[in-house]
Amino acid sequence: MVNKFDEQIQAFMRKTELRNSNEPEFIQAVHEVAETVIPFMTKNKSYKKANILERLVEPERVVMFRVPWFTDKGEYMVNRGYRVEMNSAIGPYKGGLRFHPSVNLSILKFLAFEQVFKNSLTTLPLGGGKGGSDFNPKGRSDREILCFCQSFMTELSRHIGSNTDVPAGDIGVGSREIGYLFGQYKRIQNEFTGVLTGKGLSYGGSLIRPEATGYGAVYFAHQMLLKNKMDFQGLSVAISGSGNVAQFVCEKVIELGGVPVSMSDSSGFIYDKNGIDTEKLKFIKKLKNIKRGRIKEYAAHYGCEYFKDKKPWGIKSDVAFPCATQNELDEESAKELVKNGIKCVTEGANMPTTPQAIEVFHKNNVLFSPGKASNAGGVATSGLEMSQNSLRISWTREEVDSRLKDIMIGIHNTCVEFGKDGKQINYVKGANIGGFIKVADAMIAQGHV
Ligand code: NDP
Ligand code: 2IT
Repeated sequence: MVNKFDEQIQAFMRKTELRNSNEPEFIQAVHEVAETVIPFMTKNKSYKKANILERLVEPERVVMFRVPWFTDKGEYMVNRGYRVEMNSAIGPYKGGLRFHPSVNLSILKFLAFEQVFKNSLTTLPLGGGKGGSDFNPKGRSDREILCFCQSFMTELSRHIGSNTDVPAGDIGVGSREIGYLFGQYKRIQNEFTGVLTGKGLSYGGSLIRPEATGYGAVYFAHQMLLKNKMDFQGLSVAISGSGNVAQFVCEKVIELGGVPVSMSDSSGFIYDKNGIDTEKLKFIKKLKNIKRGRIKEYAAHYGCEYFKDKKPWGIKSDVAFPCATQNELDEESAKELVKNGIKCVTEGANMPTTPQAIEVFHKNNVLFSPGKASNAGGVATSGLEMSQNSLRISWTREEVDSRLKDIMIGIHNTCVEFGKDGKQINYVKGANIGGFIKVADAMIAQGHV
């Protein structure tokens, strides 16, 4: 994007890069926000005067710690644990924990930074944070996972609390891990409290939280399609990933009459031309959540194509949901999707689309929504779980789902309000400015903290 604010944006980025060297993912996330928020701040002098953006890119606190644990064979292992407490202007720090060997400070700072804007967009009182570890859960036994989670929480418990910082799941952290983490927190603090979200239903979890990120992303995409006089009926849908977010995107797409044709994991993707239906999705859920197997087993079972080490962006589809990880959809993939007639790309993952790929979508008038808007349903429903925990009541499935839908429609409206770009809606701009205002106003009101 070339605009008259280029010089200001570049100056800001130079300073940010100097202070955060060797953090490419964080710089990427900040750059995307700076491109849209700096022009906005220029027209709104109070933000510029308060130097709000420079404050926003500085985490309020970063905790890094040693996580010692044992394998079943009695080997002594050690990993690194983190919690990035980015911004608490509008509520307690809130955001997931990621267990993946790639985890480092750059990745967690980018995720925590995105989370600040995302949480603001939900309209709920949630600040932004993110944490995790470079621990690799793949191939680990249940007992090893328990041992790791207990050690991780032994240190993390000093830094979190239901009014301070409320973690949840992310890549490699699902309901099993949240259960183990919660159990250890409760032992240490002697307190049964809503300190984590994504909990099991028997101990304070919310209905619809497991489904929420995926369902929310489809609700958001539906709004984008409706605004352009389309809906999911008969559309073919490419999904990457086969974890929590991907599974429930798939489920809701089927419900709305769309035809999911792909899912993936880090080893490759399956292409099922006949469509993944409810029965086949049940197989995937069992394969991934219980057997903890690989997606290629789906291809063997249903006799469809499997592409090893490839991503599903070369296949023909009308709508794409990248739901695996950051930077999984690059410029070349975006061009392939455009060539094959893609109409809408909705991010289920955090920052899965590279800046160059976003530009390809914008240039070709493809509807594109950034994760901080379209995957906000997960954290929004975490916010609803916190409310239920505080009230000590549980809402019905219908109640939570209807609140989730309203929140996603609200976020879509915010993006439309702030994202106007000629006749088009630039959802990146809309989400950044829409998320920025509430946080910036709160920081100024609290004395620029
Ligand atoms: P899961 O761990 O349940 O699933 C992750 C999926 O993505 C798996 O299929 C995994 O494959 C694949 N994947 C992970 N890392 C890579 C990689 N480096 N390269 C290729 N594939 C990869 O995680 P979630 O579904 O919860 O999270 C997916 C995305 O959605 C993440 O970006 C996360 O930050 C984001 N998100 C999650 C929310 C939630 O509530 N869970 C909320 C909002 C966003 P494999 O099993 O082979 O590793
Ligand atoms: O990226 C995200 O929004 C999440 N992983 C969910 C965070 C949460 O607190 O539910």
